[in-house]
Amino acid sequence: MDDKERQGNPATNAALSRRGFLRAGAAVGAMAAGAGAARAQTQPDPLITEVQPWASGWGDGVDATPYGLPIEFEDDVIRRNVGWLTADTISSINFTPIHALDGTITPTGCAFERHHSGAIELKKEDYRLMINGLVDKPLVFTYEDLERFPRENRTYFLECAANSGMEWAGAQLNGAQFTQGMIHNMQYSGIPLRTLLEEAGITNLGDQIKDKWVYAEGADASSNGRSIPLEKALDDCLVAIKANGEALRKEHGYPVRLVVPGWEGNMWVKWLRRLEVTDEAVQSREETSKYTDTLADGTSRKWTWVMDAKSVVTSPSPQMPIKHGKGPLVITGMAWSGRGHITKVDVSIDGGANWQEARLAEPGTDKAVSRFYLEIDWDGSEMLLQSRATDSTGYVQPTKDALRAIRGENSVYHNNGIQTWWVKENGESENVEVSS
Ligand SMILES: Nc1nc2c(c(=O)[nH]1)N[C@H]1C(S)=C(S)[C@@H](COP(=O)(O)O)O[C@H]1N2
Ligand SMILES: [Mo]
Repeated sequence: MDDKERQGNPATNAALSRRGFLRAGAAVGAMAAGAGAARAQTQPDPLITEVQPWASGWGDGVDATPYGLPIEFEDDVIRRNVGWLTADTISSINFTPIHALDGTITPTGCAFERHHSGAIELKKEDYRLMINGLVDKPLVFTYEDLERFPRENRTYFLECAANSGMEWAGAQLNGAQFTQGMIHNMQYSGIPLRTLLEEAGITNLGDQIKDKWVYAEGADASSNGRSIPLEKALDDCLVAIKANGEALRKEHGYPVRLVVPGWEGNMWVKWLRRLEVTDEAVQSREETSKYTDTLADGTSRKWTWVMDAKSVVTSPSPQMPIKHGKGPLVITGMAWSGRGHITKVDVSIDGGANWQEARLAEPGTDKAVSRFYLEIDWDGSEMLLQSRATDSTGYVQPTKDALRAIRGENSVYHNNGIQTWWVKENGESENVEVSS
């Protein structure tokens, strides 16, 4: 339904204006009641006393949207760009609206995308995956071949190493979507990479396996080639053919992408077309001049593959102001670690002076996003809101100052420092930093 149609539809108009009334009524109620998330009505509410348009006519038929999108009222929950960040949209990135999401699985249609030469259209019929190099039996698989191998279902986060990369020199972007939104968390159905490498006779390498590498390459013009130590390739990597139960979206690598759990997103090669077993790392562009960390002393650290534990409060946050005033407040966010699972998330409302343990919605799982909640009785005064993740290796998410002591300010990648939102008395918040 476009805007014109909506205006021309009296039923929807009535619904919208009554929704507005509900909001105004709720605000008055909140002030009168002071506390309590649910409150008694102080005046007659037409939403309760009158038959509403949606209850006195037909809804849409079942075939109105053969493949559904979110209802129009949610049309601000979308991927967004930061205009100045890249010169064009071909070699660019957008951001997951993590501020507005809940649970752990990222809805596929708003999961961030990052391409070096644009999202390509590659049909299953035209798809080939080659395994060559130091293998007994070089092989080429079609998509149908891949479907005949036993597959597994596993949920993992993918975080671009550049996530929070704009924040090294200080707080910059106002919104969790922009500061931490280069992440998605999906359930993948795929073939263990080990299975395909074994099919090509890799295990005949015996003891030498430790020193070998797999160079993974995509079918797009950039190819985004990355060298992965064979040990990791044989451990938990997947050649994924589905995400969140359906075919991969074009922008996420349809029809086949590599899943490299816990490691930087750049290694998760999309439109996967070739795996070459090599003696040494290839030293491609993406693993030398890019995705390398420059340290405080000006030298660069080679190969920081793992994404360390990180967390962020998604609400309240700059894009999610508190609208209900003081009283019961749900603080929520997400936490993840590339080294294991999340065991604990602490939340501070005073800039890290005091911490309270948040509630994990479910026990953490390996290399996947955990959801946390902390329910507080907000006294309406300003807060310096932070979250701090601990993972199953005992690693604790560092402050930004602690990170900078080692990394300096000229880094781009692997910024997992603690985020601070300055929540003001009016419920709005801003991206700030506190010294620690
Ligand atoms: N073939 C190919 N694979 C690629 C890329 C690319 O440009 N081409 N971008 C990489 C980078 S830098 C990241 S962060 C992830 C992004 O995955 P997404 O688009 O599913 O978010 O894919 C990686 N795989
Ligand atoms: Mo990336």
